[in-house]
Amino acid sequence: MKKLLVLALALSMALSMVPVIAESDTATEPTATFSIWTWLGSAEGWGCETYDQIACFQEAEAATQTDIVWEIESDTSTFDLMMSSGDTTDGIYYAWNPVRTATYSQAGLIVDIAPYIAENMPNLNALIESDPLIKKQLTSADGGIYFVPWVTADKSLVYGEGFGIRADWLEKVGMEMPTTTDELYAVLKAFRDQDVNGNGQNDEIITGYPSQINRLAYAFGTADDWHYAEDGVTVVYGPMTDNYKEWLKFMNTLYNDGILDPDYFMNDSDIYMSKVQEDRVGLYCDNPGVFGTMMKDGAANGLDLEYVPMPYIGGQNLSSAARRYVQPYGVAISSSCEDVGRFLQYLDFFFTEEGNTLLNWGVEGVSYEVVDGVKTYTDEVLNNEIYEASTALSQYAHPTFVGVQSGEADMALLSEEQRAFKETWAQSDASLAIEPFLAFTEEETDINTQKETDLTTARSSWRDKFITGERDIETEWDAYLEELRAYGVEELLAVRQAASDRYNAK
Ligand SMILES: [Ca+2]
Ligand SMILES: [Ca+2]
Repeated sequence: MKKLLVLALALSMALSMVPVIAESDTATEPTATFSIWTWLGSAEGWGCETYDQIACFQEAEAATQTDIVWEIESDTSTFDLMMSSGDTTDGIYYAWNPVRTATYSQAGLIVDIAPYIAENMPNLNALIESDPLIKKQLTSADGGIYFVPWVTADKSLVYGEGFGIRADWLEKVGMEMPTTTDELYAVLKAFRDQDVNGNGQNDEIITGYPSQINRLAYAFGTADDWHYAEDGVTVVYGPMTDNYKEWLKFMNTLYNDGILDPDYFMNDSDIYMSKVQEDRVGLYCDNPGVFGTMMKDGAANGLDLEYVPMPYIGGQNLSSAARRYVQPYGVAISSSCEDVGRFLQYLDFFFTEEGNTLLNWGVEGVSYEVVDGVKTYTDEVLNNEIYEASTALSQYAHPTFVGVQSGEADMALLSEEQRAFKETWAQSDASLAIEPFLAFTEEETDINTQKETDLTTARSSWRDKFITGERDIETEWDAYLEELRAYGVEELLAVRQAASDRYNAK
């Protein structure tokens, strides 16, 4: 750990030159020092070099009498290097999915914190005890808990993507917001047939990344991947279902009608965005920030692109990310940490009300104020002269560290238009999406490694050919299913069913 000591000294010297935002005269000297490995994220946007420059972490150090030495990496590729060297920081902020926690706990590199929580993390403990879902998603298959999590308790935080449709075009063709797939087809066809952009050509389309546009399958009660049957328990492979066949027919019709852009297969945002700015795209799928940019760029081009959120047709969101309550991100404690209990006491601060406010809102009177009992960000954040709001906020707050992210705070960063997207999409139900925290045994992992990529490749190839008509959905359906079986879909299904049953039994 010598390297870290040197780093600590260098940092503390550097920091003496950094203006500290809030420091009480009576603050006692830090009594415990721990190191945390992480990366900058949005704080990079204002030139941040260490989290010691971020107000919420300064306050947390003072409140807990702890000094954190941040080891900031410019990218995450050094994670494997650090783990294989064995010279690890005390805490490691990373993407801790079940496969990774199993690998590193079995290798003896990260600590099971479950035995420490009741005594050292009363606030996290209360959260776990109050909600069976957090316990299920946080506890590993072996009963251990391997990281202090970032928790997203509000649906609006995990329903980040969805469809937006041109409201001005709906109005021009005199149609309502579509609520069925037939209505959606009629609307998209009307956009094109009626030359709604008025350029004399029938060139109105839908386009976008296949991974996003293919969410249209949700409207047919299926997904381009694993999900649950209507019982919420039986795992199905969407691409094998009759519902998927119906969705493929829908997509094939859109393709034949010229409504589905052939460049949709290109996976190239520049192509999609240029068509948006040619005033040709009636329906798109992305996050509110992207819709905001599309409309802003449109305005700069003299176009009024009025995208509004389209509710999920059928009301289902089958994206597994939408089921996350515990995010697979947080701080794992390395086995080289000399005082696990004390380090966890520091991390528990972020689960207190004070810590939660600091993480999500930053410093009162600086980044937020309370008006009539309601917190609002100040102009320093919302109307910063240099930075956009999330970058400006990252000087003071860091809602995606550990602790509970506030949906209210997240919404407060968005414009009214952007908020409407999230609120509309959050009306859908994700209970048939596949559980995001499935943990596989070693044997199951081997099967996944051997078969999953090939199956996905075969599925995608058939899917695209069905959509373009190169393959016939009716006459070649059985041959397609046969090929999925040859690629091991039944074995992969059995693995997911077993892992899902174990999860449900927790
Ligand atoms: Ca520090
Ligand atoms: Ca046109």
